[in-house]
Amino acid sequence: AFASNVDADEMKKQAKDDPVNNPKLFGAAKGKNLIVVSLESTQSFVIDYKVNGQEVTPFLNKLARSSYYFPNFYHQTGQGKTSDAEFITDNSLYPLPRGAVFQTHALNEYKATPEILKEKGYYSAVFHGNDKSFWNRDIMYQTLGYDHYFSEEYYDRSEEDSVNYGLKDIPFVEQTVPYLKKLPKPFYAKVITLTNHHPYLLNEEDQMIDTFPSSDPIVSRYFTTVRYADEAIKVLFSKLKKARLYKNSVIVIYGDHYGISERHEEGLAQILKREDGVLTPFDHVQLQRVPLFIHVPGKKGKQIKTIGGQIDLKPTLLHLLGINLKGDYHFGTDLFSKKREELAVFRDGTVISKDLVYTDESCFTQPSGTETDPALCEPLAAKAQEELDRSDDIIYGDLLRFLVK
Ligand code: GP9
Ligand code: MN
Repeated sequence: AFASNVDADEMKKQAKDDPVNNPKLFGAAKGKNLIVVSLESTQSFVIDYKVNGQEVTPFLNKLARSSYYFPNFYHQTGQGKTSDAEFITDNSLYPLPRGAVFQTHALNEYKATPEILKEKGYYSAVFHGNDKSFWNRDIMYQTLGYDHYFSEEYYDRSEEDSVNYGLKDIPFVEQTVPYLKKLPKPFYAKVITLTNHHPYLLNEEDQMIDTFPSSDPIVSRYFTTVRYADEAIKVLFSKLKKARLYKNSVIVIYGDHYGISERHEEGLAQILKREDGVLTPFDHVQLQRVPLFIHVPGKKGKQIKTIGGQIDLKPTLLHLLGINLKGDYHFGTDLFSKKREELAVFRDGTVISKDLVYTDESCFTQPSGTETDPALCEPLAAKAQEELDRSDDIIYGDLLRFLVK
């Protein structure tokens, strides 16, 4: 019903001009490699958090001060979890309301980051220590234009090097860097971590901090696997330096989605040190923040408080590499731009602006979290729904095939 020419024409009309309004950073990393790390189940509250006086993310805490760090960045995933995060960040489209777009629409036409970069001479690859068909990745990566997928079969996986879903993050990054070194340059590499995955299992010798004092074992263990993943990122950076890739690469790290779901209400209240144990819908929205770091060679970086989401990564990163997206169809905006509209839309219709948060049919003011007249949020909620519907139309109708031809 959607794939009519009328819709396609309408869509072409709407294709954004994509004004480049961060002239300072546009092209700041032209020709550099791009390494994007998808950090499993990592929420922003772990940054600068301590358990029994021990830092949970000592390496990332330092990185937050030596790169661009975005404290108000939100995940926007639906049921497709990690794969949704991948889809959103590479396409700047929303995931679907049901199911995983990686599985249901893997044969659509897209204009994803790897394909755009290929036109500029980039090689692209994905690295992940799990079975290649998980989330239908082997098929979807071809559709998105990746040149190669280094799945678990490319890694040495002894029994003691695996936990939970697959290869542990430290041996995984140790074995990834030699492959990166051999890739044609410049490259775009996506590196997907795994150890910090529900139910947060870890061998004792890998446990670097105490468990969190909570009666909820998931919440309790979560901090130990986050600590382990932080160590893996530290190892990754040091190996990249040794391999002489560090200075020639933009390194991006984003949390893919929450690790502790809202069903763990009591544990979440303990984490946030709320003695009454009560969390509001506003709190649950705040909890959907995931960390985003962007390290640009030669730039000191700083904290950027703009409100944004995974949908904004594609334009942000392509602008850094000096690629103008005029005529490209995407929903996000460059996070470095001062003129962007600060906004994050979740798959369930929740929307966050600078002044308001709309969720669960309630309206809250920012940053206080005070509930206010729902009518105040109506225009924002309608705008969010319209974006989601337009994105859904594109995917269900495979409408990008009219743009790319
Ligand atoms: C699986 C890994 C985790 O390969 O990416 O997936 P998730 O369960 O988080 O979607
Ligand atoms: Mn995940």
